[in-house]
Parts: sequence; structure tokens; C-alpha cells
Amino acid sequence: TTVMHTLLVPEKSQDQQGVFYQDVIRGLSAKNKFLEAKYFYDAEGDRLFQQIMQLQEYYPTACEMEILQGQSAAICKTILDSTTHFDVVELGAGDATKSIHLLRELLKGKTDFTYYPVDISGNVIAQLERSLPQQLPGLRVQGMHGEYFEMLREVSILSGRNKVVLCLGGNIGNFTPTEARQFCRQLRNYLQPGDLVIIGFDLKKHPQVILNAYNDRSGVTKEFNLNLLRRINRELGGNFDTSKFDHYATYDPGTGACKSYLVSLEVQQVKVGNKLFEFGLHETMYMEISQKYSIEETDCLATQSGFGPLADFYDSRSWFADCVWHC
Ligand code: AVJ
Repeated sequence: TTVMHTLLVPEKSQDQQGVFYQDVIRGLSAKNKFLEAKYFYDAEGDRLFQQIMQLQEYYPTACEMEILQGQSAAICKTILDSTTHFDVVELGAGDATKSIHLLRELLKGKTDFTYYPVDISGNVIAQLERSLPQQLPGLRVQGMHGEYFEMLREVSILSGRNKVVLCLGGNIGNFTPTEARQFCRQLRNYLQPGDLVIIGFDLKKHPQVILNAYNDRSGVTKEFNLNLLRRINRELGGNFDTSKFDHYATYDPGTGACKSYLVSLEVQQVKVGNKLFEFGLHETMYMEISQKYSIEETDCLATQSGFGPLADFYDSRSWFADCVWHC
């Protein structure tokens, strides 16, 4: 297994770096330059996102925590009214600090279920498998390290029960509405009648509140965006000078799209690997969408992707919703 390990691991990581490289080249070659937000999360990006979640201006984490701390009993009842023979799958489990409240409640219900946290980070999964059984004695944890849909397929083989799929944190906001519909349809295809999903959505609210959350005064969100340029420098042999880029966030209350850009502060050339890219003065690079929804729009998304809305849980300000849908 040592040989397998040393042979296979570098090969895999090289291949993943290959995909990263190709995605970056494609984004920088486009007429309107862009980079993909999924690449924000290297170790430094994880650390910066942790910092974002502690910002005064960044409300979604606190909102969803309030929902799960305060209403897990009600969410649990909604689940138990719908199915008693289920396992729980969490897509993008992270450190499970939110879902732990729901898991505790489900354990109290004396239902015998397995918790399958899915994450693309192997570290995250190893950590959860160690810490969760200590925090919640009696919880059966089976970590799944890999891509969401591949892992969902594996869970369907392992579990002969209904699935309760958690997709918390508002991560669905990183999809455009069209992509979100595709994602939900694909999710629905992996599920069966009797299964449930619980998806966290950041809701439309005063536009200034939203803009401030992605344009914090201390500049952590700017660093979070610039870190992707540094990551390209580190991993792909780039030479971005991050002092020559500004961060620009916009929110359109009409569409609910909150978008981030980096703006080139001068005419410059940037090298990535052996390729050169020209930036004009004030040319922008599109970095991320954080889509905001009304509850009518989440209902519509459910229906359009083959789910039925069952119950919605809000924080006290109705800034965020955890939506329970059935298949
Ligand atoms: C991890 C996608 C939920 O969109 O609010 C935070 C990422 N980007 N600040 C979000 C993010 C800038 C975050 N999600």
C-alpha cells in the first residue's frame, strides 16, 4: 500500500493541478476574464474564509447558526413526520458546527441513523470522524471523501434507507440560478421518493446589508479574492502582483446577483506557466457570484427541479432560510 500511495497520490494531485491550470488558462483567455470561486479554498483560502465568517458584516453564518441552534427540534420533527428509516448525508460538511445541533436532536429521537459527511477535503473528513463521536456519543459516522455526486452514489450503495441530504452554508449561492437548477435536478436524480433535502439559502434583504457583507471594511474579502492570485503564483508558476488589483463587489437587487471582481489598476502583463496575459487599465476579472433568493424563488427552484417544498426555517430577521424539500 505504501507503493500504491506514493505512486497514486502524486499522480492524482498532478492531475488535479492540471485541471486547475486549464481552468485558469481558460478564464484568463476569455474576452471577459474570470476565475472560478471553487479554487478559493486552499489552506490559506480556508483560513481567510474562517476570518470572513467572523466579520461583523458577514451575517449568513450567524443567521444559519441561529436557525440550527434554535429550531433543530422543529426541523427534526419535520423530518420524523416524513420518514423514520433514514440516513443523513451532508454535502460540504466542513466542521459540522451547524449540523451538530440537528444531529443531536435526531439522536434524541431514538432514530438509528448513520451520518455520512461528504467533503472534498480529506482532512476535514478525518477530523470529523475523530471529533464527532466524542461530541455526540452514540452517533454513527461514516466519512465520505470525494465529489458530491460520486459520494451520493456510494452512499446509495451503502445505505438501504431514505436519505436526508443537508446542503447548508448557502453554498448553493455560488451557482447562477441556471446552474443551481441543474445542480438541484442532478441531486434529485440521485434520490428517491421519501428522501428529503435541506438547503440553506441566503435571502434578498436590504441591498446595503448584502453589499457590506462582500465588501467588508477590514478588507478580508479582498484578501480572500487576492489569495486566488497568490495561489496561482504558488501552484501554477504565476507572477501576479496583487498590489496592482483592487476588489470590487456589486449587488443587483433586481436579479439577486451579488458579484465580485478584481480590477487591474494598470496596464500589465501576467505570466502563468509559460503563457502571458494582457490586462488593460481597469480591466476586470469576474471572481464569484453569491446569488440571493426570495422564498418564492426557492419554492420555484424546488418545483422546477422535481422537489416539493415542505417547510422553511428562518432566523429572527428572515435574512437566511433553511428549506426542507421532499422528493
Ligand atoms: C461559502 C459560498 C457561502 O457566497 O457567502 C463569502 C463565500 N465569498 N465571502 C458566500 C464568500 C465571499 C460564501 N459561500
